[in-house]
Amino acid sequence: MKVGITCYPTYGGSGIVATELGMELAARGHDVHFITYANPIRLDLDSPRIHYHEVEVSNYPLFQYPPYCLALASRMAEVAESYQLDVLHVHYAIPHSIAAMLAQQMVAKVRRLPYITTLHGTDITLVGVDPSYFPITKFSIEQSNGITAISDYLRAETVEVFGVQNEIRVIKNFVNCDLYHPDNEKKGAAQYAPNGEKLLLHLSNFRPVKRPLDCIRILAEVRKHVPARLLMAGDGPERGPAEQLARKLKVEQDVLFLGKQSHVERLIPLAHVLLMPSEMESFGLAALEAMACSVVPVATRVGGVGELVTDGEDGYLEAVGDIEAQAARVVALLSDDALHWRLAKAGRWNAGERFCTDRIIPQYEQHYRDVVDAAV
Ligand code: GMT
Repeated sequence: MKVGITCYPTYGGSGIVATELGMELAARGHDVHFITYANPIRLDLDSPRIHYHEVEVSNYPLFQYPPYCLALASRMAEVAESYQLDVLHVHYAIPHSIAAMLAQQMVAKVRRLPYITTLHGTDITLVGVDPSYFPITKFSIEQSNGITAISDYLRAETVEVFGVQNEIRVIKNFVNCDLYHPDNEKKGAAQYAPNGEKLLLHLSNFRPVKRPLDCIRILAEVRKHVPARLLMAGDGPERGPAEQLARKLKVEQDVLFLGKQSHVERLIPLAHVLLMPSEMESFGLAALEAMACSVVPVATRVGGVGELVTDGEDGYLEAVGDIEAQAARVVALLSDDALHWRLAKAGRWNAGERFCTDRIIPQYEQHYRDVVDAAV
């Protein structure tokens, strides 16, 4: 098939899922055309059957707000016609879904162009419910030829909040278990933990919803019991406040802010525990990637995280903001090798059995076929 993919290319779970989906599809023989304003961060442009089409937005002085959605729709229509796309697959509803709808109408005279909208989380739980976006988000989702959500939780939210009646197929986040795998030796960890400290990892876009400051508080607690250091990978608005808090709690020497990382599969296996103290998480891709690497997640009991992590079996789930409880779980894991090994092993197994690419990508392929056949 010839598939057009649009996502937020810079940083965020939806862009990562879209990019890795595109690369997996290309590896399976499909032609994949990324249509975005920048090169997606994890995209390997040298891979066969991967194409990239940049969306350029003119910044005419009259425009206080450059009309990205229109530029995107035009580019989608152009690419669909020139490369005879079979389907457009947009990730994150706003504004990608409405742009796809416009592109579909623009090319309608010459070709059918069904589009699928994949809902990832904040497009429904945060941004989409903002009164200025609510009606158009609902409209563009309902107009989609196919809708997928990344967890049962998110599907239920979409139905409840937006009253969407169309079929919403749940296709969960996935991980390539060949790329994301354990490193039992953890030799590369020495550069971050020169004295053999245990490593905690937080990986996010540092938005308030991720509560990165909680990670600093957890580390400060943990260090009262076990020598440990914290790797903070990623960047975003809460990074400055997190750095300040580290200084205030006098743990700044043991918190390493690494910035955005393009090869997290090399970094994650060096850690022992992943901290995901989020306020909301419709799935929690970072926890899945960690589990595939036998890194145990200590996360919050929110949204769809429980569809991935089974508390006490392959990770721990605690209440949002309960630093004491989360820190206690980390201390237990870092002081008891047998416990850590048991959960780490179960996490790797869970990731491989339920969320590996071989299980999930065919579900997208089937959805493309269904949507293309239905549109004829
Ligand atoms: O987590 C973010 O802030 C980014 C966001 C996105 O849409 O880019 O991530 C969402 O999509 C991920 C991939 O499907 C999910 O694993 C995350 O749980 C979800 N984030 C939230 O729901 C907060």
